[in-house]
Amino acid sequence: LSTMATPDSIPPPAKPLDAIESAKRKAAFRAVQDHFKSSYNFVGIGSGSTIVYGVEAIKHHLSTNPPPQNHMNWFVPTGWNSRKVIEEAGLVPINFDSLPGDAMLDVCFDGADEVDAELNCIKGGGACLFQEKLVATRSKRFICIADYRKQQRRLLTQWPSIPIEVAPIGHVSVLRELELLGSNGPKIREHTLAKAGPIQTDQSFYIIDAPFAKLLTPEDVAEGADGSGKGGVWEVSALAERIKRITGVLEVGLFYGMNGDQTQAAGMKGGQKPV
Ligand code: ABF
Repeated sequence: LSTMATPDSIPPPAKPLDAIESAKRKAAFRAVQDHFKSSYNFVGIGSGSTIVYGVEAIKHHLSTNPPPQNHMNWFVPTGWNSRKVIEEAGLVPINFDSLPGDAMLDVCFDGADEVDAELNCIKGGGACLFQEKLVATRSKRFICIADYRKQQRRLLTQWPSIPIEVAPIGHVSVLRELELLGSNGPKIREHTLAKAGPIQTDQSFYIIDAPFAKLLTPEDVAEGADGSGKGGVWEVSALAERIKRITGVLEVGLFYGMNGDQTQAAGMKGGQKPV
């Protein structure tokens, strides 16, 4: 977790920012300063509002540290909005399915809805969790950019529920399975504005938001807590893996094992060093 010393040189914002936006932008410039190189080939770009500052910081880095002659920097989006942010910054997008099957991205920058003491994250508030995890698990490093509001001792302290991407035809049975796992009132995410009905992801799937009791960290379990789901109390990865096994679930908005050497978790393959 990069402590938030102000980055060396952060250019003034285009317009005045309030304290939270300024914190998000500072975190983004610090993350890029510490973890982006102009010589990188493939860089994953997540979703949400914080990552917009991440792309601004990458653009700034490339202008002050130009890549080698004829070098190409490709940016892999995690949804239509992420692609728009890349294009509007004048960076070159490349779709994930255009990459060779064994490609590993140099780094992936993304935001989060909540981050616990061991850098496990709740993601999916923006309904892009599937492509975010697809890109994160094919990146050598996963850099989560999150301002001070997002960090909690345990997940589901401030953020109320776990986003889960499900096949529309299976959503009713998945809701029932989640209740059996201890979720209290899981719901399909509906449009809030003019349009009615469930929102659909870029994969034309639905999102279920499933409330659970605060999730225990692996450290809690190492200290003897029971995170097996008894009484509806789960450890992060145990619940993520159990939800993932429900038929009809495409992906779960829990990114776990992102700390230290647990690079096998969350589909992280060996050699990845999440930060
Ligand atoms: C993406 O953007 C999602 O996984 C997450 O829900 C959201 C965070 O948005 P913001 O940066 O605007 O808080 O990372």
